[in-house]
Amino acid sequence: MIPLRYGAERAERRQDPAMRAFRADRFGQFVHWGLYAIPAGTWHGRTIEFAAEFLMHSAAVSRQDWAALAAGFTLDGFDPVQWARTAKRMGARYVTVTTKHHDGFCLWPSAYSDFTVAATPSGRDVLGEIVDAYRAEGLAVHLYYSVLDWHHPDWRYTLDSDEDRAAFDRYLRFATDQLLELAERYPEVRGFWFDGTWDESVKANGRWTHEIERLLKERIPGAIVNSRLRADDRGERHFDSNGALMGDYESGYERRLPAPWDRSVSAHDWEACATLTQASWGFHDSVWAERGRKTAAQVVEQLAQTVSLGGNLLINFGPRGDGSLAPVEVALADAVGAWMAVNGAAVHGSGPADGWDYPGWGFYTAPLDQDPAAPSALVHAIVTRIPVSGLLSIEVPAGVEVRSIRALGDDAALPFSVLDARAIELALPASTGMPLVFALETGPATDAGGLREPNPDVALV
Ligand code: FHN
Repeated sequence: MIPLRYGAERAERRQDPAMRAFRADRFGQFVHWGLYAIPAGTWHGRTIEFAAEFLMHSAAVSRQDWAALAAGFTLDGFDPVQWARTAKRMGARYVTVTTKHHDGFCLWPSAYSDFTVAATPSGRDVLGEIVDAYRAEGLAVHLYYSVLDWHHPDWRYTLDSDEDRAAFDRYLRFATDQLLELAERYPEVRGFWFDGTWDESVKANGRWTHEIERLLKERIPGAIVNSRLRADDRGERHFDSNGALMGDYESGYERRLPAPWDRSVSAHDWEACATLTQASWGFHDSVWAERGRKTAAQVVEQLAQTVSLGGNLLINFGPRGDGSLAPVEVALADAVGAWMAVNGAAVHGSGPADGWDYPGWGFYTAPLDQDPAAPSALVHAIVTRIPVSGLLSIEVPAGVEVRSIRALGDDAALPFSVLDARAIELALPASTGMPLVFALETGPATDAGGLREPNPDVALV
């Protein structure tokens, strides 16, 4: 073991109520909103095919010109109640909202910066309104904070001189003040989501990442912090130099998921985040961004894969410059929500189904709080790749039998064929274009078939 002062806090996953609730939520909404939603990917007539929230950087806009966007942040279409209700209808149980992205603009009237909503025409505390609206709908709130800051004069990417180190120390003091201010102003939030922590300057300050996590948890007991914040004494991120997870859950999966058969990830809590558009988190008004826009079926498939591996999925929305949600994103939320209204039990409060291997046609999930000693157990089969034959082959773990099957949202038992002790076959109902979900009631195998001599030449199909 390498001795570390700023490594992992614990070897086991957290089991306190806040963390258990976060784990059971499984599905969250990410919101990226800031000044970048106004130019929406185009600067002086030039559309840049890169994330809209990077436009200040990618179009080489000066701090002064970027700051001038604040005059256009008029909130004409901003309706946080509609945001929150849309997220709730979608089946999201929490929101993670940008308080300050890389451009340094703050959605709350921070006392430590003059580049905030206080300098916009309305002067309203936009973040406070968002926090209140989501909490009123029963969703938990996590605050995204970018440590990387293109606006602040003391930000440094690397620390090459004493002057850099002094400037960056001042910057970290500023970030600390802002974060403690957020904790004080919005003490009802459930967690903090750090970003912009990959530069050498931050990696050389594992001490600060460790300390700010501690301070936030002191201010908000039970607060949940993502691994992306952390660096250890040697600059290792997410996992410390001894391989232990730092922070409360791993947040390294961005616009990608672990392989569907890789159960190793379920050894710790984790969360993946994904864009709806091709590759932009902020609103990008272009054909480019729309080209890769996800369908509801794709979102549900990613969600099913994530839950089957013990993770949470944060799906991103990019409200427009006036604060309104793009109709295409509301429609997506409603389509996912229609599926969740019927099939949500396979997601909320669910996790990996032990013993049930990745079947190729979809994913298995099981209730998190299931008693392993109970006489029967529930497994959800989420079918995302419907076989053209219309017949679903289900390979059953050794020693387990399937007693009944029903489609979620329907109490009728579905007939199925027992092929042998380890395989059953189900005739699928007509496809709806969305993943089908079946609840399998299982129990220990009682059938003498389980005792049959296995014939290794007969493969299960
Ligand atoms: O650069 C950011 C990006 O704009 C976005 O906020 C994502 C969300 O995870 N994080 C960074 C890239 O990793």
